[in-house]
Amino acid sequence: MEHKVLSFENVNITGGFWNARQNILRETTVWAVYKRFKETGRFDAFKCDKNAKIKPHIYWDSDVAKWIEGAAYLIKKSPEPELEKIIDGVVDDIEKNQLPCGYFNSFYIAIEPQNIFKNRDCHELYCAGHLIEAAVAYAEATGKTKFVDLMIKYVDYIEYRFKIKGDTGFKTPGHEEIELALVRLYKFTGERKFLDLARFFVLERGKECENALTDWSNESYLQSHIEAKKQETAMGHSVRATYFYSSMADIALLDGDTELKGACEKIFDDIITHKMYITGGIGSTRHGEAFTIDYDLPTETAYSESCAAIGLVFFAQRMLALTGKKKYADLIERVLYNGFLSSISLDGKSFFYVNPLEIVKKNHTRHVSVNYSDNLPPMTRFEVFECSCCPPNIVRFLGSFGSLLYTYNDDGIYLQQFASSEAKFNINGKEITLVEKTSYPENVKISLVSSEDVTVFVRVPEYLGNSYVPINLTAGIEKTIEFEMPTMLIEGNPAILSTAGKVAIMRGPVVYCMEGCDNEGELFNIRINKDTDFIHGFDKELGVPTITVDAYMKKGNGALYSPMSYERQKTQAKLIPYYAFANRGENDMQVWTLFE
Ligand code: FUB
Ligand code: ZN
Repeated sequence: MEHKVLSFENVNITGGFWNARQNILRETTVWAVYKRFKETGRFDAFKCDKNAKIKPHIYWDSDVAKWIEGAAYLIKKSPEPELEKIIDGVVDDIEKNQLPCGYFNSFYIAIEPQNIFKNRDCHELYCAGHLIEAAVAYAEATGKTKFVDLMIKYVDYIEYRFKIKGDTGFKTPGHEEIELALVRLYKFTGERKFLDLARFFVLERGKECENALTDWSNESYLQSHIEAKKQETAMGHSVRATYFYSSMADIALLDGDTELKGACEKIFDDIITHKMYITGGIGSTRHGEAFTIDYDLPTETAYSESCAAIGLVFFAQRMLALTGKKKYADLIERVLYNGFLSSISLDGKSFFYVNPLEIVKKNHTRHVSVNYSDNLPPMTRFEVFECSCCPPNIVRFLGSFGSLLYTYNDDGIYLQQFASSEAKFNINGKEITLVEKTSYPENVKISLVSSEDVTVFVRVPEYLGNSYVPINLTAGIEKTIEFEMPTMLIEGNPAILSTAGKVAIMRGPVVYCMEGCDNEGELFNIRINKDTDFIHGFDKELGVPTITVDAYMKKGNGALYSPMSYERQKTQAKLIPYYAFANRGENDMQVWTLFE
């Protein structure tokens, strides 16, 4: 049965794990990203000055657009006049520089006006999509419609060129995103032409081999190897892919298209059974930032882009709405507490673009030549990147986090993700306020009280079972549901080479890891004792829980090779949540550890 998603607009996160992170977002992160984008010229690029000292990049519009979208979500929850002033300035620049036909792209207007809509791989529709989403979010937050009116003019031009005249150098976007944005614009305006254009881009993709391909991108990289309805496996660039699969799910839901729904279900199952890290991260290679083959999940060279984690949650959220199946909410939880959360530092000021599952510091000195560093991912987070898609994506994702907590339908309310919150529903014309208190993921204890009699179906976390527990609430009477939160040794499928002979540790939804600075820098000699107990502690410096386990340390005898010996010393190993790694400088780190 379909579920309705309760928008973050109707959810106030009132305390605990995610409220702390949203506070850091509002007080620190949104400003840290603005500062770096201002310094690097991304905001000034909207002045479209072809003589500007700093030349814009083809995707800078999308970086600023995602930042605006995230800032709009913050404004929606409580006034931020300084943010609004910045956004109004950008909108004024767009109004000033938009072409008479409605086209807007800061790079092409200033640098290559002769190449408008000629090259499929140059992100024009990707940037347009993010600007559209920003415009809708800003209108919903402030009631100001100038930005969205400017974008509607741009969309009308896109429709005219791509769908009516068909005279562009390519037929469908190289990097999917505009499809999601058009569905959002349709929902905001009620105008079917935007849904029709979204459907056009989704269903035309893959019908023919499009010509704007370069040597680094091919049809499967761009998910245009076959028509959407015939796709069954996750392929290619993982962010493009998850945005495309999300748009497929959007159209499947809005059109009741069972073929598209079936394709989405197959693709999702392919991801979670063959191509996903224990952290919920996806993307196994930096070459193409892409999926590869089943069970190819290298740890040190994992790509696991932050944007891809976000895209996977977008896909799962839509599948949850489309099907009501719990596995989609389980996946969202896995990504939230691990593959997504590792992307931002604990202080909210710096970011990972690539989220490795192993760091071997000495390998970063393994230079074959001065500039060749094996292309290993950075060991620490950055404030901004040359290609800075992830930081603003993290801003907008955290800003609208409340939309992940609840779904509902005529049967009642579904508690999908846990956070102390107050949520307002309108079910069958009845206004219901639900107050949730929890200190999840410290434990699995959830207290609920509702203003009206209602059934709340509480998702039993994946590590505890596979159902929803119905709680029949009587107005005003608090009920509490509690489960024992397990700490577990986890093994990978034997087909995953990188986890062979190793275990990971999870406590509830949280994947843990070891860092060298906690373990005498000898991570790779550690073998976890398979019968270990788990000692739970707290690291005051990091402000995170810890787990200490019994282990063995295997010191070599100095020889490169020698007859095997069981000689090793008893020791203990300390682990921290994976989301907290790399907050203490460059460190060896591993999620997967040998065991005996
Ligand atoms: O191309 C736009 C964004 O930049 C992609 O989604 C990311 O993977 C990065 O390549
Ligand atoms: Zn990114």
